[in-house]
Amino acid sequence: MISTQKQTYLDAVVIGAGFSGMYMLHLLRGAGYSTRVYEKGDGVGGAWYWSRYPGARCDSESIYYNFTFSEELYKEWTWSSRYPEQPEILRYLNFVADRLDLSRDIQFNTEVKAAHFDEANNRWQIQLSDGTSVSAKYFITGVGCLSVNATNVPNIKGLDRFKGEWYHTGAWPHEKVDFKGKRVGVIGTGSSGIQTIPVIAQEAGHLTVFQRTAQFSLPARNYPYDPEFIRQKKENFHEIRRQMIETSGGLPMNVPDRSALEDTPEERQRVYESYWEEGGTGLIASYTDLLANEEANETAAEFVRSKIREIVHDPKMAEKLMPKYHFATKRIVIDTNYFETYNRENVSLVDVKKAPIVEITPKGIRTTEAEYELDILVFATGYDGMTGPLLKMDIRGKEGVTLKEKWDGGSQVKTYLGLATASFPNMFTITGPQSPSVLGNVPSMIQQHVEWIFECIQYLRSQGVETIEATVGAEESWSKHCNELADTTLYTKAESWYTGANIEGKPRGFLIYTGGLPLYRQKCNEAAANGYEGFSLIASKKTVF
Ligand code: N01
Repeated sequence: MISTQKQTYLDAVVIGAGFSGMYMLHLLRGAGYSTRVYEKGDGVGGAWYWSRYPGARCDSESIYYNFTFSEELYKEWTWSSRYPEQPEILRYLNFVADRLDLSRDIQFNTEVKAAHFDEANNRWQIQLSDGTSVSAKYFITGVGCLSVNATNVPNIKGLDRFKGEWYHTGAWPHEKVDFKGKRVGVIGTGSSGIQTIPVIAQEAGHLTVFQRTAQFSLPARNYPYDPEFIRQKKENFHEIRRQMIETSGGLPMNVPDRSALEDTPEERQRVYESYWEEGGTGLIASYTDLLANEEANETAAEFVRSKIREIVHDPKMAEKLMPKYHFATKRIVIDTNYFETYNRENVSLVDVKKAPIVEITPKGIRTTEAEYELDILVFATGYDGMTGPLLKMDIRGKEGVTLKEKWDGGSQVKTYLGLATASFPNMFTITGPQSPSVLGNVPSMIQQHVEWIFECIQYLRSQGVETIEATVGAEESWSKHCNELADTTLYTKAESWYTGANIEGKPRGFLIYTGGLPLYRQKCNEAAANGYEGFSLIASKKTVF
């Protein structure tokens, strides 16, 4: 039971001061709503505040990795390179927070522990980690799909006995970790592992990588931006903004209306080579059917495998690094010298699918084949994604039903537009499950979600609406629609954090809207234009719209 004594009354509470929470605060406060953001960290940035591991970078080109609601703001900031490192992204978010004077309404070092809907008063009672509680009309989660509260440290026997240091990439210390001359182990070869492995290898005495699944990774080919290029982009602000709104992934990718199987092998090779040389994620969009047709997908998969064989000198090592799943059906990774790192003398690779980890010993890691002595162990083992950040909190809707109960622990996730769920009135989820969230350029997705929520709240105020709640029918059909769309892709076949397969015992389900941002936006706007169709709006306890 949340104590309601001496409570602060607010219009809105937002959790998290990343891209989502910052923009939500800016809009709501600007329209006169009393709003408070609660943030676990002692600064803004969300995932970029926590993911300070060496080598952390963005995988969207920085000119699109921005807020574009303000031309002035866009023009005042200058990115140094195509894929900047984490400190620069964090500086950008601090620049925005300062520029918009956001911090005065953000309470740092504070977690939302519980949020319960009080049906008698139609308000959310919110319990904070500092022991106080607040009451808010609207409860908005900006916790992202991957959160420090949902990092995945695998339950491997013996970690508590390990005598060395250990870290998780998603909750990295603020101080530099000194790898110099040390025996370092990295478990995990997703985006975080693939970014950090080449950097740690340069400093460590010896690096042992524990790989469960070999990954597809494309060269980032990062480069410093030319001042003239930046000038032109800033001048073309409206075009950048348009591209972030109108393209499927929230940033330009010119997908030709052409199957990979229509081209001859020579033509295909030429196309793939040109994307490989250009760097970044473009290769995914080289043909229209790479993520829908297994045969087409295999042509790209085999191309990347051939590149790994070219880069890695030792054929046995190259074979261990050969990905076997469908290309790009796990989140695609872009790297700087990842495969090249396996040519270093101080790097070895252990296939833990073949020889699983048995335990962590005081000295290191023991697999079924050998023991590896380590001074430092890095878990690049990802997150309980999508539902994890939400289900870690005690969120209760009508009749005291928890979100976890409603979603049956994650096996029955139902939302309407990924923004709301039935029985949880006046609660909105930015980048929630079944929204496009992470399938593309995340700031583009966030801006759309935040703007829609803001417009919705404005409408509720103008119409004197007390509560808004997704209907069961609307969320049933939205969930069905999301599943049907996802089933036309190869994404659902992968063992990934997209499908929940990375977490032991987690129910499987593909919880991202795959129809692309423009179609999603259209559906959101249609619902709004039809008086928030699919939602039940209640003006008082008796009047139903
Ligand atoms: O996590 P992951 P991540 N024993 O889940 C392995 C974003 N991001 O932090 O594939 C052994 O992708 C696991 O193996 P498997 C981005 O969206 C973005 O790297 O499940 N291994 C996998 O290799 C990204 O997708 C950026 O078999 C275990 C790895 O750990 C998302 O965050 C940078 C294991 C986890 O990979 C997550 O990326 C960083 C176990 N028990 C992150 N458990 C950029 O912007 C897990 N693994 C570039």
